[in-house]
Amino acid sequence: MKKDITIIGVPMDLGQTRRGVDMGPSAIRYAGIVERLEDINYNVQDFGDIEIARPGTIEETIETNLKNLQEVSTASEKLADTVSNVIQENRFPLVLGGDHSIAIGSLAGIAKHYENLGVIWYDAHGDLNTADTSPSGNIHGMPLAASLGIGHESLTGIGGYEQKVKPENIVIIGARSLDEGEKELIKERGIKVYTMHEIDRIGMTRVMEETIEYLSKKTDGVHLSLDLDGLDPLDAPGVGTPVLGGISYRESHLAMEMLAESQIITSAEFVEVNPILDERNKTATVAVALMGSLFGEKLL
Ligand code: NNH
Ligand code: MN
Ligand code: MN
Ligand code: MN
Repeated sequence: MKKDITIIGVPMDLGQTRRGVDMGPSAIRYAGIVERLEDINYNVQDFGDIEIARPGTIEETIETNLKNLQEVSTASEKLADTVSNVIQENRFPLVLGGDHSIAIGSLAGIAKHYENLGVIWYDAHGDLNTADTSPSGNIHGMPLAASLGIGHESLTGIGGYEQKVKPENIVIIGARSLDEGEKELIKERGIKVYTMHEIDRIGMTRVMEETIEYLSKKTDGVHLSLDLDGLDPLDAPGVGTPVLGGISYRESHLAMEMLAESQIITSAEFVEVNPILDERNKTATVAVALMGSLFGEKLL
């Protein structure tokens, strides 16, 4: 893992409809992310936050059922540029959300630096919807599709190119709420998915061993996109769309520790922390603990 990390906050809440997730980056900073990483000898720079327009402030010129499309698209371009500059400076980009729509910008900025970027999508959801399949019109349910080049051109075209990641370079972990269109896309494109069923059945150790083996063979970098709703709501209650029966805090720790050991992760984002829905900043605290493990914090 690179020894220089740049933290980028993205106070985005326009990809969904529950207010408060824009405060995620503050909550994570408040839970001590900078100190935590400095304690394990990283050089940490905090870029601050990407500016997000208030809803309705950018004139909608496109006819669409996607909510806040122009605002999300504009913010995604800014984030893509920022993340790309961080990689150019040979630093590790650590992006803090904000809702998961920000992954469109992160991946647009990251993927151009790799031939074959791998993506680990740690989430209760597939985020593989498009305007046609989305039950909600919420863009936070679409970033993985957009990054495959599927969906509205204002989302797929961020960074000036279409496909950020190939379907065979994606591993989804923790899925337990997939919409019909998402299930079809997963089968059609052959995306690797470990649902909660496989996690229960073979255990997180094997899930991570297989994931690391699968990705390290064919990729030259791996982005971790961790949606806190991948965890069980008992461990991470501060999220907008909690789904029962998720990955435990301990399993998540193990997953992060195995990723640290494997040294395959080259960029990461932690998203969907909503302090308004949280219990005493528990979810941000969990996020910080997981980042500690991801970056190699040891118990002994
Ligand atoms: N699949 C639903 C939708 O597209 C919910 C997505 N919600 C998420 N995704 N939090 O991670 O609207
Ligand atoms: Mn998500
Ligand atoms: Mn989710
Ligand atoms: Mn640990």
